[in-house]
Amino acid sequence: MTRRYRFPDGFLWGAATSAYQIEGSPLADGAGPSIWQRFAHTPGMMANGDHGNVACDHYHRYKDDVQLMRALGLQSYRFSVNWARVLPEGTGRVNPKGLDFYSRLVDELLENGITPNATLFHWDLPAALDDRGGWLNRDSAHWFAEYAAIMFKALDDRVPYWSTLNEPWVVVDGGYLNGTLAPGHRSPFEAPIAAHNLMRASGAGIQAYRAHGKHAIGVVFNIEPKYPASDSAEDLAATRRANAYMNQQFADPALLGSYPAELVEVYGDAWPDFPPDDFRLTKQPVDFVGLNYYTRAVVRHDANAFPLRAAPVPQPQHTRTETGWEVYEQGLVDMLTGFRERYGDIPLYITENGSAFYDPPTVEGELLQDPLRVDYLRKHLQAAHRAIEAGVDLRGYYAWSLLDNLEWSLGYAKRFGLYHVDFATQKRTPKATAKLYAGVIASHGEALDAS
Ligand code: GBH
Repeated sequence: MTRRYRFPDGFLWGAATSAYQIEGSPLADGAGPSIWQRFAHTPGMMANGDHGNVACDHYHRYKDDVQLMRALGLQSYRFSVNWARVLPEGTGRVNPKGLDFYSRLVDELLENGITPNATLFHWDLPAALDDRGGWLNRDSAHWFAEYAAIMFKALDDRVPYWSTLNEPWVVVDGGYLNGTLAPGHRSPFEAPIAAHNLMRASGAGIQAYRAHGKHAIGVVFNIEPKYPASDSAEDLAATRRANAYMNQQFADPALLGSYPAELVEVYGDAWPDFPPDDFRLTKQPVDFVGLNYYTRAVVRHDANAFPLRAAPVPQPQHTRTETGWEVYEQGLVDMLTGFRERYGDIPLYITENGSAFYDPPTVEGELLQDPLRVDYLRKHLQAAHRAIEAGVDLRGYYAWSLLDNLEWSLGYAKRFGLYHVDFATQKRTPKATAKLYAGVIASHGEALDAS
């Protein structure tokens, strides 16, 4: 008997992007610089010397890009707001032209029947706030709440889905522990403080929403299920540390109001004492949680790996993407069922899922053939359906990404798009993955049955 993949009525189909990765014109119309603008222009930090000055030129081409969404049949579009367009100094003075860009984008989406889903912080902190200590400054929670309230007052009449933060783990791990992402710090002392203030900020943003918004707000985490390489006590403990560090460090204070005990083992002497009252701020009721899924990790003990004392074990039996990540669709099911087990029955969205593979050159008038990405999307959508059948309250799915874009410090060479972008001409070309996705949306998932 062939398996049936019809998704529940009302399941929301979307695609996602983020501001610095697609907009370009980062300083246009009075915008202030962000830490990504700075980082991308710091010699040696970006692959190939790439930066976001033009990116997909979405700042000027957003109307055309909304038509690409329409061609896919998207019901929702998840984008992020560049804080420094709205508040060039991060706090205080509002830049009306910056706010207006997002207002026009939202209007264009609504006119085309596409529901906006806005993320307030997708890594591009205003540089002026970094100069005041960034996420290491406890005031960052107030800065964020001020910005959030401005956005809610301006757009909540038209934007029904909001998220405070995208993937705070990446900000902390890349930006404060390993120095590979903006703002490029490397300190085990700073990392837990930045993490804590990010979650205080998220909580303060949710509080602001209760005062100024009337739809739904949540927060977006990246989750990679961790599986032990063996059942030795050492590997099991390493797996628990890796899981606490990536998958619980942010969700626990937000949803349980505490930190997992393993973080003390991870950070050792660098683990600070946090004021117990802070957890009343971090733990705010959310309307949903967004989970981003790309891959999993098999973990073994490694005394030399700092600070986790845990290392990933490559799995050569599975395909790896161009970013080196193992293709493992069962991890998406395990993420969703595991999340429900730990945190209860919260409405969940997959707010990102996708893959980078080398694409062949485009041919005028033809679909770009990207069989590995097609295979990835199909398997992960089928996995999402299995999770729903297992009882997970999964409400929607957003493909990462609508367009090839700036893959942060990896530059433009890593392509995650449903649409190929020729960055020299800005020409967009649909990939076979876009065609599969459009068929899935139009058939409520039934296009997955045959495969
Ligand atoms: C997301 O982050 C971002 O939200 C988005 O902006 C970005 O463009 C997109 O995904 C693609 O990267 O090397 O095997 O140990 C991704 C979060 C965290 C996923 C680190 C992969 C490492 C896997 N990533 N993880 S591995």
